[in-house]
Amino acid sequence: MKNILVTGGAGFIGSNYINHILKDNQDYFIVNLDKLTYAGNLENLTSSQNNPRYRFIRGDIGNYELVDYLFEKYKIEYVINFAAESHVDRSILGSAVFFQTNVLGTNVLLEVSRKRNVKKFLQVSTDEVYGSLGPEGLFTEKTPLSPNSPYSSSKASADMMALSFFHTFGMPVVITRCSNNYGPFQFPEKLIPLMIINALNNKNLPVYGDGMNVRDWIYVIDHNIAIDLVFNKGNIGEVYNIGAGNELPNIQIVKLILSALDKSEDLIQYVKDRPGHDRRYAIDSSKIQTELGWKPLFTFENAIKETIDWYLSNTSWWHRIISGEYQKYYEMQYNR
Ligand code: NAD
Ligand code: TDX
Repeated sequence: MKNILVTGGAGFIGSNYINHILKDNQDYFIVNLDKLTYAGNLENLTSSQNNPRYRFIRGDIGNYELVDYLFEKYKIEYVINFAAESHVDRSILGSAVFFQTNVLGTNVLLEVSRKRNVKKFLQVSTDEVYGSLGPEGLFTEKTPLSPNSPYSSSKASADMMALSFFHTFGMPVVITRCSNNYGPFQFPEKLIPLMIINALNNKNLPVYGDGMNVRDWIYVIDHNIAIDLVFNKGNIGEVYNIGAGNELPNIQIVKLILSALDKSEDLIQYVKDRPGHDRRYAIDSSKIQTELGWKPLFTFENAIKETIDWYLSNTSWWHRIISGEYQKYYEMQYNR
C-alpha cells in the first residue's frame, strides 16, 4: 500500500485524478488535503467519498503543523501537489493569494516532506512557466522559464524551489508540466466550461482580443494517466512535459461549442484582451513518450463531445456554482 498525500484533490484535475485512480488501483491510500476555496467542490468526489482507501481533510497546504500532523497520522510516504490558485484572470485581479498558496504553500509541503523523508514528491506544474511561443516551435523541458502572468510566475517559482530541494537536499522530486486541460468538473471560469455554460444560457461568449491565441488541449484523464506514470516511474530531479498535440485557436473552440449546441455565432462577443495575454502554447511531449511510454488515449474530437455532454447532463452541478461567488467574479471580470 502506498500512503499518498494528494493536495487540491477537490479541484478539477485533482478530483478527476482521485476518482480515476481509486477505481483502477487497489494499492493507494489517498489523503486529500484541500482548503475548499471557491474552486474546491466535494461534489466532484461523490464516487470516491465512501472508498475505505480515501480520506478528506479540509485545510491549507501552508499550515505546517497540519501537514506535519497528517504525515504522522497517516504515515504519508508520497506527495502529489495539485493544490494551487489556478486561474490567470484572477491572478491579474489580485496576485497575493497566488504567491501565498503556490509558492509559500508549496514550500511548507516541501519542508515537511524533507523532514519526513518523503519517498517521492510530484509537483503538478504547467506549460505556462515557459511563457509564450511565436507561430513556430514547441516547449521542451529545456525551454528556459519565462512566465508572464502572476499565476505562471508563482508556478515557475514553485518549480524552481522544488528542483532546489532535489539539488540541495537530494529530495526525490519530480515535476510535470502540462498544457490546457478540459473535461468534467472544470470550474466555469476557464474557457471551455465558461463558453458551454454561457451558450446554454444564451449569454454572450466573451472572446479575448482577436480570438487567435492558441492553446494545446488535453483531456484531463490523459493528463492524470501521465501524472500517475511519472509518479511511479519518473526519474527524480526530472521534468516531464505533458501534451496531446491539439493546438487550436480559441475562436475555433468557441465556434465548435456553438455548433455542437446548435447555437448562433451571434452570441460571440469580442472583448478587451487579457493583459499580458500569452499568444501560443504548444508542448513537445516526446520525453514522456519515449522514456516512460505514455501517449494520449483520447482524441480531441471525441473527448470534447463527451465534455459538452457532461455539462449538458450535470446542470445542477454548475447551476450551484454560477449562483454563488462566481456571480461577483463574473461581474468584476467581464462587466468592467
Ligand atoms: P482548480 O482551481 O480547479 O483546483 C485547485 C484546488 O486546490 C481546489 O480544490 C482548491 O480548493 C485547492 N486549493 C487552493 N488553495 C489551496 C490551499 N492553500 N491549500 C489546500 N488546497 C488549496 O485547479 P486545477 O485546474 O484542477 O489545477 C490543478 C493543478 O494543475 C494546479 O497546480 C495547476 O497549476 C495545474 N495545471 C492546471 C492546468 C489546467 O488546464 N487547469 C494545466 C496544467 C497544470
Ligand atoms: O472568457 C474567456 N475568453 C477567452 O478568450 C476566457 C476565460 C479565456 N479566454 C482565452 C484566454 C486563453 O487564451 O482562452 C484561452 C484559455 O484561457 P483559460 O481557460 O483561462 O486558460 P489559460 O489562461 O490558457 O490557462 C490554463 O492552462 C494552463 C489554466 O487555467 C491554467 O491553470 C493552466 O496552468
